Amino acid sequence: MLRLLTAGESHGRALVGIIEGVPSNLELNAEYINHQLHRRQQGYGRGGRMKIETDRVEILTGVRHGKTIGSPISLVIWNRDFENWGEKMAAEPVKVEIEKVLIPRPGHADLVGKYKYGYDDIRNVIERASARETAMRVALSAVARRLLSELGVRIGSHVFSIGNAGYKDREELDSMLAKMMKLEHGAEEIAIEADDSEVRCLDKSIADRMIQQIKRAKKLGDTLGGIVEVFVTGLPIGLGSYVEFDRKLDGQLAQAMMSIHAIKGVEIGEGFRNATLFGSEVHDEILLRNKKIVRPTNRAGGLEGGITNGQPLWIRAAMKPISTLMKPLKSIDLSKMKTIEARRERSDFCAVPAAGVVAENVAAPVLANAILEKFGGDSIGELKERYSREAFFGSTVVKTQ
Ligand code: EPS
Repeated sequence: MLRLLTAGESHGRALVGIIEGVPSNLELNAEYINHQLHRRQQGYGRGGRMKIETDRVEILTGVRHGKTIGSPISLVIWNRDFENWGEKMAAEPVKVEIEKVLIPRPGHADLVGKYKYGYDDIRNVIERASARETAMRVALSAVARRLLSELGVRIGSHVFSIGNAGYKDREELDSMLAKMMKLEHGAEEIAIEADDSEVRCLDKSIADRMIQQIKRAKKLGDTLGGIVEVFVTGLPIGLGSYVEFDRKLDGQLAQAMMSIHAIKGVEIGEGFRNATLFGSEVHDEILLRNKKIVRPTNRAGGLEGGITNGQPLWIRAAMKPISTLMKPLKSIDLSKMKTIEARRERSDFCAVPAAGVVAENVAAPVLANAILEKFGGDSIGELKERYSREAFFGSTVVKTQ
């Protein structure tokens, strides 16, 4: 089973990570991981930091001559910005006076983090609570994604909405997504197409409206959230289980999504909309066509009873607007206990496009784990052999209406 651990402060020397449990003989190189890191850095609405960093990973252990050897894989991403932070982020005590951060931003971990860990400087919270952590999480998760791709599992995402600019017509979107998922790269086709858009939106006119919204937020010194959708194709029937709560795949995926910074809502399929409808309008009928069981719709989002049902997996995640505002909300200066505007800190205005890339990738270790649990294998050859013998697939329909 895979285990992942990340470490690193946003402006510290580096982000580091370990992934353990990856079968041996899996082809893996830094370039594959760097592609995902590059995708994470894109998107209209990012702040100044992304101009400083060109996130690239160095593989320190666990890979030899382009193949995994079954031992823990450790990675490092050097923070270029560390150069500008030197003494402020030094591990050793420093002689110079470092200005402390004492004004918490509403919506951020600042205030609770300070009290929980007993800091005299909110900087310690900012550093680790930063969404920069997702750079290493994406890097580690990309290893699991590489494993999945060997088995024909493909992952993609697109931005459904930013602020109040987004899709109104679900049916039209669904038929477009269905077509894309039947192409060569399965769900990854969606990611390839979305990556061409600055906001990772598949519809040009909606994308333009999203950009207008972000421009407006920027002008107002404000920020915006939105909704991303992740799809996975090529998954076999039977991953996850209903027999115990912590083995339900929807629960595990929701945890992975919710652990992404600023993600505050997760749905499998259109979970929240389905809650407003009759059962007869929601559940996917079980039909026979040419003696084969088929599902005419995929409102369940590819999971029933916490188990994959052979339909594309469909996850929606809602991101709240980033909590660092250039036109700040009220807060308190904790050194004087006086009301004051919250601190401005360089940040993004909208990171929804990046969140989609993060969501795609963090789904990978959850799915790879479920596959390893069911099929097992110490080498990729062993896993593939068992998988080709035992994996059972369903029909691929994505229509929700
Ligand atoms: C991020 C790096 C950070 C932020 C952002 C994500 O860089 P800096 O703090 O130096 O500008 O831009 O972090 C947040 C949005 C946050 O809430 O902390 C990155 O690499 O993605």
